[in-house]
Amino acid sequence: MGKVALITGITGQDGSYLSELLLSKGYEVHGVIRRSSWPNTGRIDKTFDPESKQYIHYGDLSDGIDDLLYSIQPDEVYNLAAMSHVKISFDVPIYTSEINAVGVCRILEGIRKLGLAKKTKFYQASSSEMFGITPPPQNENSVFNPVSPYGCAKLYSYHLTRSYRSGYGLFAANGILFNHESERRGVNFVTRKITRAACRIKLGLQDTLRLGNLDAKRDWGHSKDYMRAIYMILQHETPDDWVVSTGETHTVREFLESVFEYLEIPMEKHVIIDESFKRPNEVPALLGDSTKIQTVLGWKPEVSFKQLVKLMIDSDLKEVALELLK
Ligand code: NAP
Ligand code: G4F
Repeated sequence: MGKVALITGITGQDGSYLSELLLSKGYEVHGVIRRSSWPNTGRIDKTFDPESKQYIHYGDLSDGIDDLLYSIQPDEVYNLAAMSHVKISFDVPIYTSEINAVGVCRILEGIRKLGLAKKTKFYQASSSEMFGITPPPQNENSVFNPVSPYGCAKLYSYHLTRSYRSGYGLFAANGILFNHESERRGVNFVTRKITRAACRIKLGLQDTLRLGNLDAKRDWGHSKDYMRAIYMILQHETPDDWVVSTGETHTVREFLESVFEYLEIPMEKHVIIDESFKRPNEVPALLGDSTKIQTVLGWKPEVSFKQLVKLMIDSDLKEVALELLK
């Protein structure tokens, strides 16, 4: 019989790619979606097929998912649900802590109390934002120095995951993922904000793009590659903590220049620096050293920075062209 997985955050960028990956491996996939006033299943609509083994349940990390854990008895839980926007975490720090920290405690406690500790493996979506102002390169042994409510909440969950592993023998693993993007990236993260706006400028639908700090450096990979990594993390014989990154870093300005160059539009005419997009605290530079996962699990990123930029632009050009037809 195939394995059964439960994904929180299945409607997000990563959740949608992970669901596709697990379905392709014969898994029965259960996803938690939250109630919204407008459809939030756009990224997973194509896997809603009567033949597919993807099942959707309403739930929220503020409520806990014990009933689902009990009825599904999953072999693997991938906890991807989060308030995932760093800048917005400064606006809603208490909510961010409630979901990204206490919400994770609810799931771990659920697994423990329901007697699933020996059956259910748990994956926690930890983040390179936890390194904060620690200078690069960052690996599993680097000091955590978070400077945002998001980073602090994620660090709580990172440690809680380790503590349930050591205290209760749970197979509980952390992936410390560096920034990863895709054609499905949320439109208010910097890469997608840039590719979408540049395509709209190219096709005459928009004139300006307002951005904050262009000097920050990020290690950007593709979400599909990173979902392959987290699957491998839960298949390893022992639970552990793993940095997942490309090992290459670029400034936001470099990303921006690559996009405008590719589309052959002059940047100076269209880009405005807007202080309101800057953060109370910034993480200046992220560059991951993923030697551990590359040597122990044999994982390697396949999509380069250049390919990522091209994939995102080509996809946005198609999407914006459809907008023109409306
Ligand atoms: P995303 O696109 O923003 O997706 C977040 C998901 O969480 C969505 O499905 C969202 O539902 C769901 N969610 C939010 N609040 C919830 C709640 N209270 N209860 C239940 N579900 C809730 O983020 P992503 O880029 O796929 O990231 C996935 C995970 O990896 C997140 O935990 C993120 O913090 C972490 N992470 C991401 C990166 C990255 O660069 N992408 C790097 C490191 C770690 P809706 O669709 O209804 O909003
Ligand atoms: O795209 P961003 O919002 O991503 P950020 O803050 O690095 O967080 C992402 O990666 C984390 C992993 O390191 C994840 F845990 C987290 O969930 C999320 O996926 O911003 C990237 C950089 C920042 O330095 C920001 O200050 O871009 C800079 N930036 C400049 N102008 C902007 C903008 N960011 C956004 N979102 N919007 C701007 O206009």
